[in-house]
Amino acid sequence: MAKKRTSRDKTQRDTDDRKTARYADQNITTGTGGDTHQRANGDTPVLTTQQGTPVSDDQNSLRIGERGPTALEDFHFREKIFHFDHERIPERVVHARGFGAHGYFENYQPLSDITKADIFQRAGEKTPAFVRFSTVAGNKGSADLARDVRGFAVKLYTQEGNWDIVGNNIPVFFIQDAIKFPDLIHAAKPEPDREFPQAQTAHDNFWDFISLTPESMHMVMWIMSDRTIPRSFRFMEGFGVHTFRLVNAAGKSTFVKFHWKPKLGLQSVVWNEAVKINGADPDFHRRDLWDAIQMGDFPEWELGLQLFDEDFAERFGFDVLDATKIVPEEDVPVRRVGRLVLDRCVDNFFAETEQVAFCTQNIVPGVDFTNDPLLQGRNFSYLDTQLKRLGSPNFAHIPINAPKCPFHYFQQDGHMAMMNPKGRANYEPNSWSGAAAGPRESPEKGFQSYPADEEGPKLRVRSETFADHYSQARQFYVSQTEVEQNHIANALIFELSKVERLAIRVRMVAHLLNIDTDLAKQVADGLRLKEMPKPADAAMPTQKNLKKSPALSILLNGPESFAGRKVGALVTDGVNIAILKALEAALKAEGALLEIIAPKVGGVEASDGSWVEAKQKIDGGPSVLYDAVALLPSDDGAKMLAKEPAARDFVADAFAHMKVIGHVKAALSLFEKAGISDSRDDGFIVLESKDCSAFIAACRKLRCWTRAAGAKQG
Ligand code: HDE
Repeated sequence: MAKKRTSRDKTQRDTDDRKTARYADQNITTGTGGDTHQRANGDTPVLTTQQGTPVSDDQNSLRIGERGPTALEDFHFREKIFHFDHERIPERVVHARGFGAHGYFENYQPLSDITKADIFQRAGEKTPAFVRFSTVAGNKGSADLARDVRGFAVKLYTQEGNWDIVGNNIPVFFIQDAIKFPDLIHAAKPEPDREFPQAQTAHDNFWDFISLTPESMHMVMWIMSDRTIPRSFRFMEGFGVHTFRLVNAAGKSTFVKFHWKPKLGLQSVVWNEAVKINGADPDFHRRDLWDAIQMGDFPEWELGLQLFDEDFAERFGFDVLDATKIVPEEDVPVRRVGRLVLDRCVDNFFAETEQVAFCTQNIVPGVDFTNDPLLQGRNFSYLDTQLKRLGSPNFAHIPINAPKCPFHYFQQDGHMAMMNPKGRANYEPNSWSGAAAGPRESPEKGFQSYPADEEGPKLRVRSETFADHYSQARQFYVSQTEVEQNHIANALIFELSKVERLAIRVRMVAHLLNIDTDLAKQVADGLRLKEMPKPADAAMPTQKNLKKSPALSILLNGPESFAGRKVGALVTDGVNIAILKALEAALKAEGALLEIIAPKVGGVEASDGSWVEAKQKIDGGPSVLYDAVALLPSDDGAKMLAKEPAARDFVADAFAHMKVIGHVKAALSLFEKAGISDSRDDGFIVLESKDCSAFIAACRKLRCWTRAAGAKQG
């Protein structure tokens, strides 16, 4: 009979049986089952349990015999699995998909005449900031290029408390009263019986609700525009949406609307491109922000204030408390007062981006709310939702949410309390003195609400001053360029074509008739409606005389610069290295990037025998991921590429998406195979010498919109 093994024998055996295996660059210690063991040494710390007990083996649970049952006493295993089982927290009910970064706000000049907010008192002062961008409707794992509003939430860690400007990239909203928010979101999210479509408004429930909610028509124009398919977070504006107040030390109040203006200018993609980006890189926006910050190309926005007084508010044709209305920049100019720079990625996505809790009610002395009913409702919702999401009233103890200024309060206990006050006094008034008394109120320093006069009967009623639902929708539409107007029409046709019930499509066209007859006709035609409905009854007739507001167009406000953008260079063996190097240098000088795409990711051998490494293989780097393309194959390489469907798509898509196409002559055969050789226009730039200036100049226009007229684009 075999001798029973003692525990000493077993430990001995474990050690004896360890072997070393080599996996390319890695020397690995393996156990008896070929399991991988890596050991703590040098700077690598010893793995411990959450209680700090050192762990000897993280590959095998404790079992009775080599093939026996697992022992319940395996505290390391149980703790590890217990924690894993509880890793998820509820995702945000809206804005679940988001991406954040740290940075700072730098104030240009003291604004003490307008506000006593500490952040605006000193020129050049920097205040730490955290920003989270998001989509609204999709779940946490949805794709970045959904047609959707983008959240633009900014937390400013000021010396007098955290100030959150929880805004969007669109300056208006769908609804006028917060009581409609659950209905709006239920309608926009996947339909409840089937749980699809995900991250799409192109379905019956959404358009059913919208078509019965005329107040949403202004927002509809914005969401059907290219604003909802931004090129990336770095190229979009942000808006506080509501009218707020700024209050100075003398107690004088000025109304304000907040704007964030991107340094790199506005840019969007086209719809067909968005659809393809979602497949090629669903993380396109978050990757863009991450890469820019990692490279030191820090994204930047200027804070703009639209300031106006009660008098203007009275005179203005719309109610400044109505979040479905803008104040045109041409009427009240945007005064730029500081800049927001994002210069640091998070260390941990969950700890920071997921756990950050923005709350509209986080304001500071010198800033105040107005009676906008949407804002008033939000002030309840944001605090409330954090308890559900983060599980404790102590969510402000999480470092990303904690103020960076001194804070003292008597709130205590609750789940996960980490900062309970010290000492004996946890109430006031008390008769302790000095530090032992704990914190006390300060009428001088404390937040004072602006003493607006409020009186009136208690009513459930919407003010008549909110009743004009179409005039600003029209103003937005007529302020767009023709290309942009076509995109709005195409988006409406696309979305409504996904709506199954004819009555909803017809109802939407009835509303469009109150906005612009041509738009309504175009959409009716695109849907092939058999007859035109009558215009929807309007609470107030559309004012057709509102001045165009060029500030509302993306294309009229182009940056005339290619900075921050990216060119995809398709290369093969034999690529002309001189041209490639010259192009890279020219783009660098412009503040732009070159990314190499090759038949295989390992790279290619260039004309001079040098090796050029690639970032992407052709089908992993389709042209939709780039702002412009450069086709630099050798003669043989071009012939080979012409046989590759992915290479043909690369070229055909770049053309269809109106991108600038730089190319060597060898690429002509590729154009032929892609079916575009007869369509070459001034967006095709020959790159046969080291002079890339014509290519860069063309790139600064971002797209060849003239091409759009030839090939109708979505
Ligand atoms: Fe929000 N919104 N919202 N919203 N919202 C949330 O708060 C809500 C509205 C916005 O990156 C939730 O913490 C109501 C307008 C952003 O974490 C929730 C109403 C604007 C973010 C909530 C609105 C926004 C949110 C979900 C109608 C632009 C993401 C999770 C009155 C000015 C912040 C959370 C982040 C998130 C409620 C309308 C922007 C449920 C009730 C208008 C950017 O509290």
